[in-house]
Amino acid sequence: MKNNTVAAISTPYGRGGISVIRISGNNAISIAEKVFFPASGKPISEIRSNYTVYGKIFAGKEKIDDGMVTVFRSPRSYTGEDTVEISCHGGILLTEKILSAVFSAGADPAGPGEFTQRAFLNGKLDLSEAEAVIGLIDAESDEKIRLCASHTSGVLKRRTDEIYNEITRLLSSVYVSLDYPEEDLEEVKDEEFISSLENIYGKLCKTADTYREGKAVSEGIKTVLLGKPNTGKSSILNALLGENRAIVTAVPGTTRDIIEEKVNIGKVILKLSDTAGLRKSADEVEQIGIGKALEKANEADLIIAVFDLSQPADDEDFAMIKEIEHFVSEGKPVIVTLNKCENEIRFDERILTFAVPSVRISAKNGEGLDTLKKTIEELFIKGEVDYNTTAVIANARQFSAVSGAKEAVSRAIEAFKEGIYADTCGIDLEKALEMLGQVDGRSVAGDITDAIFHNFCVGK
Ligand SMILES: Nc1nc2c(ncn2[C@@H]2O[C@H](COP(=O)(O)OP(=O)(O)OP(=O)(O)O)[C@@H](O)[C@H]2O)c(=O)[nH]1
Ligand SMILES: [Mg+2]
Repeated sequence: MKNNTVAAISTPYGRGGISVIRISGNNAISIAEKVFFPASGKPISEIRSNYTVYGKIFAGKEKIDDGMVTVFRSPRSYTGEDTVEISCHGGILLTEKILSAVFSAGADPAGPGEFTQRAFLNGKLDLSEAEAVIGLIDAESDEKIRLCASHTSGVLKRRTDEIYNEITRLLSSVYVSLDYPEEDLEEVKDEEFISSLENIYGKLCKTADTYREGKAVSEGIKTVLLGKPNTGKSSILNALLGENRAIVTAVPGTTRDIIEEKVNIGKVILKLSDTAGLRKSADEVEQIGIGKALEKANEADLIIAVFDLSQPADDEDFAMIKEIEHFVSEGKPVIVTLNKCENEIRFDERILTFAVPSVRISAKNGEGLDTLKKTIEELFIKGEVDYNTTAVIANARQFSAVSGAKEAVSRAIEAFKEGIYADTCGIDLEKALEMLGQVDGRSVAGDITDAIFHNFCVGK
């Protein structure tokens, strides 16, 4: 819990119709009373909770603006603390002067995300809900808004709570059998126990699997355009973006450094990297670029492998095929893109034997581009999901927590089958609870939550 009262400008920095200054903490009302004077003459301390009134705003002895004040009394506020919001005219200097007056009246500056962090500490939000708030603020797609909105209403917390309670029930039966081995009163039957564990494991697997979609919608898929020089990688990046972002020329080896752009493909966010064409090169700069391209491909969630249909395959194509075979064997998603399809076809597609989706396109005239987009979307989004009823994991932190719980339950199942039920199984289930408790933040250390909230903007 935090004892001081903090304040910050909650609207974006800049000129606008109005600005909002938020004050939260035990002294929020008394601090606001030194700056804001309701026109009715009634002091702020007598304004009803969740009511807004008109009045004058002072910086020291000087009246500098008119505005509105809204009072939210603890616990019925965003932070759970007494909160006052002053709405003033949206001038940059004006808003800063009012904020300074609020500081002079006794408030401390709020850190990034501090209001939301206080809401978390006061039990108004769990960690997954708080992360969804920042997701809503950052959302650049309709689908991400939908996903984050479902999380702010606690869909993931409800799902993990349900599994958490089931594990707790099993754990208590383990402890009962440890404490009173001779009595089998509360002890569940072996078959019942193992089937409950397997059921929990199934639910955790199902929840963990949703991250494939959640990542695509919320965080973005790291995607690399990979191919030999001149196949049209930069042209494809430009076509997907709908703008001439990367330099395109007929000279092989045009792209040297990595070019990164975000693009929405239907419901999926792609973090797209255009790279230097792969070939043996004596040019030092180009070599470095090729090294970076392969490094990017190693880290990628998806590789778009580009071939040129208008030329017969050469050694560079075969070298590229070797690279792709390696990625496919590692289980990395790959889409083969056969570019320049509007030309006479001189490339023999039969040399491409990997079992991955393949799309013919022309970056020049746009042919096949929609099919490529659809193929990308279908790789990550399997049908319509109602986020309000299906809990979809939205970030790597939540995924790692659920995966950790899944692994711990799997170990518990093994231990049980090997007959080391009482000791090991209990430890594994404790671990599963600890991991699952990281989703809503109940078992996350303070310095980690500090780091999470630090990524928020000031004023939220
Ligand atoms: N006919 C035809 N030409 C294309 C198509 N896409 C790209 N090109 C041409 O192919 C040449 C190479 O295109 P880029 O997009 O620069 O190829 P790249 O793979 O990025 O090449 P590097 O950066 O050198 O590796 C340019 O002259 C493009 O105009 C296409 O669909 N059809
Ligand atoms: Mg290029």
